[in-house]
Amino acid sequence: MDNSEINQVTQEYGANEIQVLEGLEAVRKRPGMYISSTGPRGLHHLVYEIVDNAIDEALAGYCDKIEVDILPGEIIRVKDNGRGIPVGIQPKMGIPAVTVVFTVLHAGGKFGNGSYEFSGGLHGVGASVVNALSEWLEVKVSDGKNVYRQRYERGEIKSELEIIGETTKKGTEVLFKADKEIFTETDVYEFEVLETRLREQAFLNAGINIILTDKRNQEPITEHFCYKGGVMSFVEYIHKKRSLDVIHEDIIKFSGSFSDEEHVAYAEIALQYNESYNDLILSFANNMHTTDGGTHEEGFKRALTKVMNEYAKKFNLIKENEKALSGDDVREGLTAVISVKLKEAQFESQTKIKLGNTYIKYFIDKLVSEKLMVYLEENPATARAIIEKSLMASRAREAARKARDLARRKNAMDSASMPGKLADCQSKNPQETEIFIVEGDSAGGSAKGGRDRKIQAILPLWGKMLNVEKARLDRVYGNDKLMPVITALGCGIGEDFDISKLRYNRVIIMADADVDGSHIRTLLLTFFFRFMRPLIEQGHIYIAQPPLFRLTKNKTHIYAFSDSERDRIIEQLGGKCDIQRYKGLGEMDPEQLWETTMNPETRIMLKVEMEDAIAADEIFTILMGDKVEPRREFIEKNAKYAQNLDI
Ligand code: TSJ
Repeated sequence: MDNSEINQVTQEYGANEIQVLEGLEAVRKRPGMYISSTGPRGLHHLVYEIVDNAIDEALAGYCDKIEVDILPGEIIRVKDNGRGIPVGIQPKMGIPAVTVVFTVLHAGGKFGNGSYEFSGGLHGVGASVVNALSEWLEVKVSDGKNVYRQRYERGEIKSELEIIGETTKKGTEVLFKADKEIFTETDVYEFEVLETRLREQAFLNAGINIILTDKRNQEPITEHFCYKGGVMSFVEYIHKKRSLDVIHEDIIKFSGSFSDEEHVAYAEIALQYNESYNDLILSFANNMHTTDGGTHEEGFKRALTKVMNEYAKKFNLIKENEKALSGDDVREGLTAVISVKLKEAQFESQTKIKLGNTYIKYFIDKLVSEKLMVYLEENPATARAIIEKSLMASRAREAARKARDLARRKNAMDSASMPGKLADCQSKNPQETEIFIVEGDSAGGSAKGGRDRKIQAILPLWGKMLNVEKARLDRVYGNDKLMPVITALGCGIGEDFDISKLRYNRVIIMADADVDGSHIRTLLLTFFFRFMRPLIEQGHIYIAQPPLFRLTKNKTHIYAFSDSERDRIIEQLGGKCDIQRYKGLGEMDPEQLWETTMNPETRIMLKVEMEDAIAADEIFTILMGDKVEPRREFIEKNAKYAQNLDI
């Protein structure tokens, strides 16, 4: 490397921009501090960390194509056509900048201001983290002249940066294999999981090409994502995928930027209304999904409510003496995508992905207020369709209040206000109690017999399934399947929800491992997601895991929870043994149910995460919606894993 190259790198990359914080041993010692988990989710995060770096290069304007390959042997390859990570000597460390990127924690251009205007969130600095957690990692950099290569093993340099060939191209390529010593499983990359995340990134960075290829099998599978329409394409895609009919053709879009002495921000917002009663607002800050919303969402919601009311008043769509539209009213049937890019994004914490920069609220409020009013005035047919829908929502909400009051009065007149079938626990201390929601009377019987009656309550479910998709709140109040759940939990739904009134710390769904069981799980999860969302967010919802088999040899019983576990146990027992397959919970006697599924000391339970509930909600929409075609398509496409999906 000659001096001019070194100078170029030092000037543009800047030694001061690289901060040395910690060694990579720390990452291997406590991986949980740096990635979400050492399970399948963490494994996928490795891929996102690398891809994020390439996307930053695209954001800086130097790259428009990113290829991601899942290769045989649990290897991932990510390749871009950017400038290539600088290979010149980084003066402070005395080693090539690319080596610094992979071997020094928190090193990277992101901490400077340079070309990385809009990055520097929580993500994307993780090349060294991925390196530390990989059995091996190789980087190849093409700078238009040479191809450079370096290899690392578990974060340590295995070969010096060397020139391995000549090229006229530019770009960066990273290959890695996650470390079995760190991850519980390294062979569980899921095409659909990567596909969802990469598609999302393609929506958020309009025009960028992302190509995902699964080369693990004979026939490779490829998906190419490139959306010229950006966030508008995102909204269009959501409506198509969920087969929701829209109430106006055009997708409404705003974008704008904001700057003063201290701040620089840019926002893009797209929205459209559909015929459903639900809303979906997806918000992002610096390409990161802000699952808990934050100031950008707040600003958007405030402006939307304000403008809709102003417009409705101005054109006499609501009368002077009529109630104003509420936020919930104007969001009914809304799908919106909000993407902001800003310098120095603040998030509330590592786990709460919620944007905190207060000025963003005023920026988005102003942007939407100004542009939405103009849009509505220029598109009166669309405006009318939306306002009419909001008015219907408002009336339905009023009807729901009446239905709720009626339900309350009826309840108050009952001798005991709890549902008749509830077998309550003795303890009245919600800190220590749990409730099992069980489908079917025979299973309910076993559960009542087997429980620890001090802290465990049982609620058997009966009655007909409600199609929540087509029901507003007013119908839920009258539903004989869901009302007992609402009453037993005690915390109300929707606007009335009050978590401090929750009567049990853990709400456990216990259903058979068959299609009907899966139905009831999906229904309940969708119901909790739509009407008692904080229960999921705050980790109160669980799914019981009853065994599928009982293996008996010489009078000892071993339970198996999956086919593969059954096979493993049979092998351990040396072949022959008696196998009982449980077709339903009702087949287990109370002692067996207690021992395998209910005993807090020994049971396995799945804690429901928001992602599970979102998936349930999606499935519910598709399975219960009234269009046959998408449902058939969905079932065919997912037949393979719909069985094990087991949400
Ligand atoms: F970091 C990484 F290994 F994860 C990674 C980085 C992985 C992949 C697939 C791509 C990249 C990457 C980094 N692509 N492009 C870049 N660009 C730079 O690192 C770069 C290039 C030039 C300059 C400059 O100022 O001249 C600055 C930077 C940060």
